[in-house]
Amino acid sequence: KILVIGSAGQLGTELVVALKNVYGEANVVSADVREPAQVRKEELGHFEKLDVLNVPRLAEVIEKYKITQIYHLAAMLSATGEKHPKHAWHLNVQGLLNVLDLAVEKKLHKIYFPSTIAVFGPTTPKINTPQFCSMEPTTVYGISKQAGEGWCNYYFRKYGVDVRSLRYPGLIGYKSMPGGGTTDYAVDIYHKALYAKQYECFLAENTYLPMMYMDDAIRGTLELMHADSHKITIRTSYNISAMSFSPKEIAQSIQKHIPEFTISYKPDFRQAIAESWPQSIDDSSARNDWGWKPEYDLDKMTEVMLKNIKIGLEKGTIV
Ligand code: VAH
Repeated sequence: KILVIGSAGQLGTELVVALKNVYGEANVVSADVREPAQVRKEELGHFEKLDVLNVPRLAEVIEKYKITQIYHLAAMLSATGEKHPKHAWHLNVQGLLNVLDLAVEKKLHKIYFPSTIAVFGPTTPKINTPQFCSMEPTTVYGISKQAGEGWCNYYFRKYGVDVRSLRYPGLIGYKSMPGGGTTDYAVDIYHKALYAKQYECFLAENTYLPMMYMDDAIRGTLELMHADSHKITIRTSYNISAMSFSPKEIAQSIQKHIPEFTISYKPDFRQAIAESWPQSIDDSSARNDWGWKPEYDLDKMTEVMLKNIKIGLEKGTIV
């Protein structure tokens, strides 16, 4: 049985659907500190209200469903983390430690921990950032995720916990609205293009960031988790990549479908966060170890995003 902690988040919402397709509805349990919207509840099946900082409650859920794997996605992202630094540190690191300790105690088979390109900082090489390099993150989110990678490696080496991780770039999908990320402009822009025909971007026009369409991220996550353990040579977290683009380029991609769409720029505090991150990522370790290969480029993503948001708006599943 698989437990997804943070099932109501941007990634969790999509991962629950994908895991059910692979393992069957009855074998996936969703958990989040927030009650899902009613429309989501039917989709979610088994749902447990859970704060990952509540260890007895976490142990109770693991026991109740005889959980053998945990995808631990609950975290505070970069922008929100800068507004609540101590809470972000506590949730992002103590939450992970609670999961890792119960993985040892309950002998769980596999754990998934999402990391991020935010673990890199201003001293990191910006182009084709290597798997191993200087990492001096300047956001609490990045500091906490870098610490989390270290803890995953520690629990693997010391206790044999099979915990695996990916350093996601900005993730873009249509099934869920993102929460508190710096890369979330790249989700918002599609919604605004469709019903406002214009978008005011909180990053400057030439701010390049590594990005990935959600379906690639979900497929990569499952490929990593299904790979034979001996193929996994990195127990901190794998670099993974698909494309890099700027707000100007995603706007141009949208204009191929909506010529009247216009973009304006009003950089805010998130500009400095974005500029501390790499512009492109070298993911050769993931390609060599377990066969990673992205399938979506910017124009293919734009086509799918606009099509599905339009359907969502018509069906009322996207509000
Ligand atoms: C954020 N979407 O913006 C997340 C992600 C690489 C960025 O970690 O905080």
